[in-house]
Amino acid sequence: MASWDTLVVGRPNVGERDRLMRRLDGVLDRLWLTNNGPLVREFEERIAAVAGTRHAVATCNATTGIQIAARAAGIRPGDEVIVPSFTWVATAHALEWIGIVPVFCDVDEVTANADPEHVARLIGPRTRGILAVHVFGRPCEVDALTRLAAEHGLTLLFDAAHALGCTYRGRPVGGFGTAEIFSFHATKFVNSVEGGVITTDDDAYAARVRALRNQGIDPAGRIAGPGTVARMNEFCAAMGLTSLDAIDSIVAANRRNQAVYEEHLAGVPGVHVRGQAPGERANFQYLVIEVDEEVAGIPPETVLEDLLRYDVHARRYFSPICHQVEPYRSAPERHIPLPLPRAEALARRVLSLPTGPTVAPGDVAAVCGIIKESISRAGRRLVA
Ligand code: T4K
Repeated sequence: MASWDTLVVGRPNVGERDRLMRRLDGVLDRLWLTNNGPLVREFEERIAAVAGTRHAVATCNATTGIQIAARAAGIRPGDEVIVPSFTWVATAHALEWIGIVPVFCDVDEVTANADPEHVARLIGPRTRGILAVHVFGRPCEVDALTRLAAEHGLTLLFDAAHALGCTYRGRPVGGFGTAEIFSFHATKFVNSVEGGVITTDDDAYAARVRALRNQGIDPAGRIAGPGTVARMNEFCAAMGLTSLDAIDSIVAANRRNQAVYEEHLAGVPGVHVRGQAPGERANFQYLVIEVDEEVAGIPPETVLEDLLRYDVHARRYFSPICHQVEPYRSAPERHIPLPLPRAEALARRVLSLPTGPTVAPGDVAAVCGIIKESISRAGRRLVA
């Protein structure tokens, strides 16, 4: 049945290979390999343009970017930051690794994002910030979270790892809160092999971020305090720029695949293709279905196993979720003050399927065929 060798979630988008090679040749000709090189600066300018922000500071990955963003905002070890549990574990681990305590909130099941009402219930004397996540590129309830942060004097950060090119109320993700952090990991639709970018409109904050990224050295070249090394290098920037050159065609392929999945899975009992926010721009980089075991007759794990038999590698983004893994699971009093039923319900249902320019509409139709076969084997009748 399958016409592919292997179909995976997160196949890197390289863009035009010749352009990449020319950029890499330039790096080798210049022998300027890292430390704020010309390609890194160009990448930062171009991301700032997409995000609509005054500043974009490139880092070696988004995980370290989150740590720098939190430290630059004055969040200290022992402080609590409210984080949704339904996210990639990096969101929480980034904080935990530097002694900041992630406290998990529940999510809205439609958006999969932090529920502002639940966030409000978790704010306590040690809360210093909120780190919300635009999960699968669907923007958070930015206005409600902004109001909440202002009312309580909290720093508001957004993990925008999934949300390059997406909008909230017509404004690009990137300029909300104190800062937003994007990921350009190889599996992201625009990738720099490894990489992150912190965006902000705050000049002083941006200067602190730049210093923290580079051993604490400030723009005047003085060592202003402790810092880390989280610079992006020129090879990564070459990949990032080349992948970014192709952003429109990548998004077009993702959008097309989303529509083909929706068409082929319409009416399949217990299967729902997650959508994006109506009226907003989206990048559609994650194709996520929910499999409701009660209705479908099988859990998402069975669909995943059936797909694997045809060499289709689906992923459980996100399951288990943060509060279900260590060290959080074993310290509920520290990290999980309230139950998180909606995040847990969502985690039981989700399955990410292959998309992107390397996945053709015929591949999508065949993947949907395998899913339908799984469901009908479970005894559920498919609606034509
Ligand atoms: N916040 C959020 C919300 C995030 O989703 C992430 C990262 C972060 C923060 C942190 O960003 P970074 O610090 O990484 O910049 C992957 C990615 O490694 C991770 O970056 C991403 N989220 C997460 C959602 O997915 P894994 O463990 O599933 O990756 P892996 O190596 O198993 O690969 C996933 C799929 O991609 C496989 O199907 C194979 C395919 N693949 C992967 C690589 C690396 C390729 O085809 N080629 C490749 O080069 O975490």
